[in-house]
Amino acid sequence: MATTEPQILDVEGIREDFPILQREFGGEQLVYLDNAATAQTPDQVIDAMSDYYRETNANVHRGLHHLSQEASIAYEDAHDRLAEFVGASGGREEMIFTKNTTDSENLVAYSWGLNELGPGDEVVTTEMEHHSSLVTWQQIAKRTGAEIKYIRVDDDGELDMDHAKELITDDTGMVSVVHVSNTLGTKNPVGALAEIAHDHDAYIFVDGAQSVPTMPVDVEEIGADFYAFSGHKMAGPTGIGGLYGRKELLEEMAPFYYGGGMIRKVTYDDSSWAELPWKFEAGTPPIAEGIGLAAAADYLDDIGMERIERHENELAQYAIERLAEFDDIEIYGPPAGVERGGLVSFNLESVHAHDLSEVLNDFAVAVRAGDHCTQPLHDKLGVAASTRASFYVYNTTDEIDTMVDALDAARELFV
Ligand code: 7TS
Repeated sequence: MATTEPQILDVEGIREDFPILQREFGGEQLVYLDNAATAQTPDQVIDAMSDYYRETNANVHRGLHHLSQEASIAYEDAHDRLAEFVGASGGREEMIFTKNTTDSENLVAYSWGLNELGPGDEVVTTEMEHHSSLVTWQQIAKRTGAEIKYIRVDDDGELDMDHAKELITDDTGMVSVVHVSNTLGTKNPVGALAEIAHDHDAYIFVDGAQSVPTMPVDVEEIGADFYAFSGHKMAGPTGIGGLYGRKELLEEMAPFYYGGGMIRKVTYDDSSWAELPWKFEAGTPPIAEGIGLAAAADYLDDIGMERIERHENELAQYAIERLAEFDDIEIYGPPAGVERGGLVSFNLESVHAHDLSEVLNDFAVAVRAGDHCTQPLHDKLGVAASTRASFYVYNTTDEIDTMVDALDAARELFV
């Protein structure tokens, strides 16, 4: 099997960790190119979770018995592991486990935004945001009387930084920006945006759903105040995500969810809150998933995040090169040669993305078709939908060739 040239990852070895990749549909071996939606889970992560259920399962923070103590330690340590994974030196106090990126976004928007924003304040975001961020800030702005402003995306799929400097002012309360666009693949200059935000005493929230799985992330080097990600896109389980927040900020913020596990003292009249991060984790948390997420961080670090980033870019460049062979294909995002995340969205002239993805599915090629939860961006691109191929550690250039070959079948059917 051909791998990227020169071979950056031991893809064949990695593929052995993912038995699902051996599945066949209609006699064709699965080509899984929908990783930006959900990545596959290696045996190491599945084993960590099944070992937990077989040997340790108990509620955390509550029991004094052996199992509860073991479960508590493993769950709490998982917070330290994820803090380390994204470069948060404050450890568990700066790492809240949530359901996913969307949940992390809502936590900040409700806890910080609803309390801190008001008429005259502005939230500056971008035209390429995922709905999880765009809709959330839009609705919080409506409720608080704040205004929402969008940094322009230029024809190359890059943020217009002059426009960013114009929009971010002393009225800005929050800058919310996606690190790697799930539709364009653009890598945004989040460090530069953090600096501009801080020059105006604004905070910055970074949506790391596509970056944490695919490149080294250091929240302190970026200067992020908040940074969100999802477990299921980084070889981890569903049902868990993370929110990094600077400790001083998290300490000042009110809880978003109330209930058991997040309190210090409760009377009939009032309550006080547990220490970080538990103040933000009400109810029985996703314990097995937290342990699985820590195993996913170990798995990715064993491969090496720098190498994963190079592999992702290599596959994206190869896909662009192959797709650019055809003049009936329109490709979105930064042009060939510009480093990008491991995904490519495109349209085949006069074939709807949904029809195209159905034909690809006949060849067991799994891609995403639709607006990828970026409807306003698709409106701006002048299309209702696109087809997106997105890559991970186990994908190969051969698989991209299979997809490109399958496009011919769609042409024959529809054009
Ligand atoms: N932000 C970005 C940039 C994303 O790509 C996604 C998910 C989210 C936020 C939300 O993540 P969740 O785990 O809370 O759902 N993106 C996609 C996608 O591109 N296709 O399916 C989900």
